[in-house]
Amino acid sequence: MTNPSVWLCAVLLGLLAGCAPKPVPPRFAVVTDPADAQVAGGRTIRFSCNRGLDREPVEYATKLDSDCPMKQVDGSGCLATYEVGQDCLGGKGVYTVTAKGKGGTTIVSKDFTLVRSLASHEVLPDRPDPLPGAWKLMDTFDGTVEKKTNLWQGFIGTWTFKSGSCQVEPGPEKTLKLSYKLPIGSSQCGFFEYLLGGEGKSEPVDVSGYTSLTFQLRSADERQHKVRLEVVQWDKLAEYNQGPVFTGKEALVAKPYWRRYEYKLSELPEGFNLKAIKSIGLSLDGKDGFGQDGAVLVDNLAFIQ
Ligand SMILES: [Ca+2]
Repeated sequence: MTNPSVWLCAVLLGLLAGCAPKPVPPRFAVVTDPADAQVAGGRTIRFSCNRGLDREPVEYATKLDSDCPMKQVDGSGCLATYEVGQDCLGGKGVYTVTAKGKGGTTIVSKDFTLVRSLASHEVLPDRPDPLPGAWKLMDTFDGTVEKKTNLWQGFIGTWTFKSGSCQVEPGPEKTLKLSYKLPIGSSQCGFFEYLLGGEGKSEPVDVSGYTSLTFQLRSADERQHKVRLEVVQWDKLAEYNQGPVFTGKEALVAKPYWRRYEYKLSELPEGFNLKAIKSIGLSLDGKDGFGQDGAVLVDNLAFIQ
């Protein structure tokens, strides 16, 4: 005769086996840093997998296809950081993750955009005085920072990313003082000026009639700081009309004396629509190095005819 407790155990075990969840293929999303999956030459893009509450062990294989040379700088499992070659002329890429778990295999791909960097800049003799008549001054920073509005009636603002912080205030001798803090390597921040329009209400401006863009820059202290020019395309359909961001190919080194930079508009990337520009700005990136905080001075942001 069967022992009733043995019989009960057998039934319970049978029930438990029946109720135990069947393993399912891994579920995850591939996320990027920067979050908009746009990266320019000389910059890095980081991929990772967001698995939510799914904690089943998974084996990853990853693959990267890209229109530009990209060098892997770190990574393991699903994680990977790639640096885009300096001379990237723009294009597309895709990062594919194959994750193998007990319940099967899942393949997820993430597309990203390679942004063609702005052309190299020229460094020219500093502060011309008087300013040449062919300059169409967008900002002289003479009373504009207080009003957060430049000479073209465009809003002046700041942005931050990953704990970075940037602040603008009137600098000495009618300049803009841009102070920054970048507590971690991936921190970024910057300042920008719309070409036209109040906060959140930018309007597209046609600059195709000009030949160059210029501004002056110096360190606000005795140290050097690295900044990059950023030009943003106006996009009718994008959120806040924020189109693609074009970043300077090389970081500019702000030294403790004035220098003037000039970018030729004809050398801006192919597909860059000079008839609809949203904003011009300067950004700071923890990855560029040179310390975690400081300040630079900016003056005479202008288009040249
Ligand atoms: Ca000034």
